[in-house]
Amino acid sequence: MMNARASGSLFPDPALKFPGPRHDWKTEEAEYIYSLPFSDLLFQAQSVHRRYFKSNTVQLSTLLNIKAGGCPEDCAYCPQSARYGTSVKAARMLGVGIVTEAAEKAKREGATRFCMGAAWRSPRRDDLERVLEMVSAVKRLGLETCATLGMLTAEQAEALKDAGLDYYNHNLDTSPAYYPRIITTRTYEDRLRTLRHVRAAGMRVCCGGIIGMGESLHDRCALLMTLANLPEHPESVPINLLVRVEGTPLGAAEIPDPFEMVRTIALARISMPASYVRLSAGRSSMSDELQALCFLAGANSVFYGEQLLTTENPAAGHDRRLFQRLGITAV
Ligand code: SAM
Ligand code: DTB
Ligand code: SF4
Repeated sequence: MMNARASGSLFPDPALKFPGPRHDWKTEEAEYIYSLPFSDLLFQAQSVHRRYFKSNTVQLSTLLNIKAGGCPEDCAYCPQSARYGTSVKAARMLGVGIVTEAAEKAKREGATRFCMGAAWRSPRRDDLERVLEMVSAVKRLGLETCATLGMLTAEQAEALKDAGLDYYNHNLDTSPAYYPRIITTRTYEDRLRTLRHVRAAGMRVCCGGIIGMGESLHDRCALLMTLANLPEHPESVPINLLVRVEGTPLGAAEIPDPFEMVRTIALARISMPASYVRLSAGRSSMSDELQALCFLAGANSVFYGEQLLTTENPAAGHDRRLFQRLGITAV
């Protein structure tokens, strides 16, 4: 790998000049960009950002866990896996009325998208029926709809699209090489297949990953290049900082240098210039200043509201004050 961080003299770089949406990224190229001197990287990311987006704006998505815990999968980061002794208890799926009320509240608070998550490997037929009702009800409120329910068949994806689902969230989580260290109960190819079904059904894709699971710089770049080299870039790219939950295998994982999170966001911005990059899980453990750097690096979306799925997120009021202090407005 070229050592851009050490050299400090490789800027400006022709590869970065007017990159446009490309799908032929090499991981070495990504590692070079990721490793630029911090200010050069942020300057490039912010320059790309301003060519594709209105500056100082942020998109707000609110999450609701419609089916908590008891999941058969073994994702090493996840408090909802039935395999780990965490404080999350398995619950039944919420009713359509409760979900609609939560969506109404999210809309009143200023969210534009409502994302329903379920701790499933994949949805069962009768469970999906109720999700379809939820999607239609949330859509009728005038919100964008998103769901994350695990693996989907082509038919399930079509049914969700027909019910009014705009986005499907299904993360690759990490690089192809590191993935087997994190999940053994489904493959990378399984995930890519679900993404293809989502696309084929005509929905938008929300797909990203997690930083802080012990992965290397190479893994972070390889994850982002897998996303950037998809036939179409995901419209939303959530970058999660691992929320370390006691009882999970990653409950005591080493916390990465915060600048690595900023660099990852900057690389996502540069490599997928027209995509919304979401500063996702992990904001509760970040300072306002670190979040501001993430926005400077090109993040233009957040999860908004007190709760992620099972863990906490900054209060809506705190976020509103932060946006005001930074001159950011919600879109
Ligand atoms: N069960 C479905 C699935 O895995 O596709 C949907 C819900 S799952 C919780 C959605 C995503 O949340 C995961 O792919 C992962 O990227 C993220 N996630 C889960 N636990 C996390 C944690 N502790 N910290 C950061 N991100 C997490
Ligand atoms: C995503 O990329 N992050 C969200 C959402 N998609 C579903 C989930 C974060 C979960 C954090 C841990 C928890 O609250 O359980
Ligand atoms: Fe289950 Fe999703 Fe958690 Fe994996 S990330 S254990 S599939 S809820």
